[in-house]
Amino acid sequence: MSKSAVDTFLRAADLNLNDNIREGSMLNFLPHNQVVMTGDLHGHRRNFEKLIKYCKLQTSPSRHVILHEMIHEHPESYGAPDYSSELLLDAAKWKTFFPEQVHFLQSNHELAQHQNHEISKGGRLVTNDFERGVAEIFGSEHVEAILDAIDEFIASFPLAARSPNRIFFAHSLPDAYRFDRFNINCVHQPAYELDLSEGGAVYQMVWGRRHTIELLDMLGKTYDADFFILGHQPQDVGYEVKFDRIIILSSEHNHGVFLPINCREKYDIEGLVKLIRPYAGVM
Ligand SMILES: [Mn+2]
Repeated sequence: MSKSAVDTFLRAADLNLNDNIREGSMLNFLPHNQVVMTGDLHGHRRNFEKLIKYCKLQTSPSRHVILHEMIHEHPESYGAPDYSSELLLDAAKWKTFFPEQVHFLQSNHELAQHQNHEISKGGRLVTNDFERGVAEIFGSEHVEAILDAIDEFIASFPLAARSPNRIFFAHSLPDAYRFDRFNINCVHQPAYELDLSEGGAVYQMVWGRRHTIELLDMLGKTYDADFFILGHQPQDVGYEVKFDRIIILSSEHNHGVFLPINCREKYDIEGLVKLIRPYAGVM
């Protein structure tokens, strides 16, 4: 199991780096594509299974799906290990089955795991709980090999995606109040040139929370986008609309949602909101 898991993560990493719609660290969708954008999954197994069911990638070759923030689940109880490495492995497998249709975007929890940057959530050190889960699932003698393969997988993620009808997809956007230190061109850099360190451009992009209309105007001009579909900020009811330009999605609980868009259609914000679907509605 551990040998094939390592192979799967490395193979998926290679496919991410050689994605044919990737330029630098940006994915550029084509007009005939449909894109299914998700919110943070945080190991939510049932929503992931519903997503696979909805996407039917084998019979929908122009449908693409974006996953981000897959790891660091909400464990059953305090101190319980985190088994989201299993979902991460299944997502990597999905990529190897449908290399042209499954995509990942960099997120702060994956980045933290990669950088051994401790994040605490409700008093837990989630990176440690994740490593304990890896040990339980794959065996403690394989922890190092699995974590190395996961690191390589995470480092291969692009930062953002955009569609020809001016929609931008990312885990989050840099903080408006620290924007002067942000490298706006990081999305155009290849993976091996990206600064993944704490406080670097990628870190700023995936951790940012405070956005302003001025920031959106500027990013929109630079990235050719009118709308921004993001995750990162938890949404109890599934989603939130901000400034009539941002839609934040959550996929980590039973009220989770996803958003399928057609890349050829012209949308306004109401039109996009109408397309939001609950995982609970996928039968
Ligand atoms: Mn996040």
